[in-house]
Amino acid sequence: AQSEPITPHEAAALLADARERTLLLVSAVPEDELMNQHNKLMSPVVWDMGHIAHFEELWLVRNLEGPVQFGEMPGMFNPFENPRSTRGELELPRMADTLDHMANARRMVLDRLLDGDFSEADPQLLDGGYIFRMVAQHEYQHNETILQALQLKDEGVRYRAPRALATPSGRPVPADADGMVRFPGGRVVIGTDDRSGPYDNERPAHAVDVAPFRIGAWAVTNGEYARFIEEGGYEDRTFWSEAGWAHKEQAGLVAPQFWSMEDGQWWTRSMDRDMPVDPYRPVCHVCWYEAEAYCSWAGGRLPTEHEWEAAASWDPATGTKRTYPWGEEAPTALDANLDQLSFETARIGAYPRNVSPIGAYGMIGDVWEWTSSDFTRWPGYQTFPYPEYSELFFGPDYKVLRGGSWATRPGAIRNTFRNWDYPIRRQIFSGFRMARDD
Ligand code: AVJ
Ligand code: FE
Repeated sequence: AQSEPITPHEAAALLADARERTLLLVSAVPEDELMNQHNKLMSPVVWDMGHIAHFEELWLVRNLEGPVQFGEMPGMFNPFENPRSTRGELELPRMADTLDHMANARRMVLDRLLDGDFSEADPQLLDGGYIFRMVAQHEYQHNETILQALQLKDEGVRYRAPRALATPSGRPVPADADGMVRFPGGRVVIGTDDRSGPYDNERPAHAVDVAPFRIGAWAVTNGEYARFIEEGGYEDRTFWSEAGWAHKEQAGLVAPQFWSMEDGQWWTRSMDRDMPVDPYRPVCHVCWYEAEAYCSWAGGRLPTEHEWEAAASWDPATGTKRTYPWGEEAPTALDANLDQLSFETARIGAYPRNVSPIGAYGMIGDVWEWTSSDFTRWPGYQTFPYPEYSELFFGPDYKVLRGGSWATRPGAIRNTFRNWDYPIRRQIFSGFRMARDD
């Protein structure tokens, strides 16, 4: 999909769909809980909602005409003025006012679409409908943020997850005896030149030499991870990097976040539901240091970003690249565990279409997969349209995650999509897949 244009009707439908989902997710939460900051790592949910409206007005009403910057639209919902940890102290508007704010911003955007005069607008922002997809993606990403905040809320807080999907049963996944598949190596195209949806940090497409490697045919499961715990992985310093051990000790990590042991059985909580840990689902809520230690214990390592993208997207037989592991069709509920409404991870092999050319299953959906790589700019990277999305975060502080989770909307994931976070974070829906040298 190379810079496909967007009609006003498509733009309106895209934005309407994004808003319906936001409202569905929050409508199941009592108002006081939406006002409350459940954890310093996350915003009160009403802040996310106000910020969604603020961002939409910034890009689809004001910035369309020219280079207005973030700082030029100050206020409570400017993320740089009010960092996450302090958002609980803001005099946030109640829900009725927040919904009005969202509706009013949307009215201005729809009036503009109806009027149809974009002659003064920046053609680069409109090219391929980019700016509308960017604003929709921003709302999708904050939907996932809202779900992280709700997952972190205190037990006992009333929340009835609007479960609309049950995940399918697992199926056997073909692999080598150690559960891996092989990438033969070669020159691989990383990133994309598509300007219609992908973010600036995914561009440009560039060729990279990738050495042969092996990678998990599935993401590391709860059962596999539980063995690491039971065999003393958290107590044996040799598996941990120095920084990883220091963090584990200081934070008191003994198992993935939300796990607890009762009568010899691991239990976990997904949103509003307590359940026994299912050994056949991908492990979730582990930090990068835990992923690193597991791989070291299991005699492997995390894949690099290049390896991850090669394994998900590259067809070595034809020398071509796929947008999704299965091809070009946008993800539906037939393809992958995405789009939030399952409210859980699925068993390994549950989606037989979710397989890459080399036979790696489930690379899109279920859990974000940590890679070994720092978040850096691709060679030839150009900021577009604002440096605060990616550029501010390039450097050694952040590790890259790939592939999206059950809480990711399909419009905010593809093989080239890059997410990032600190290596200590695990309130995100994060797991990993192991790699080995060939
Ligand atoms: C890409 C998930 C790291 O939440 O900080 C939302 C996404 N950027 N609003 C974040 C984002 C601006 C971003 N991550
Ligand atoms: Fe944002």
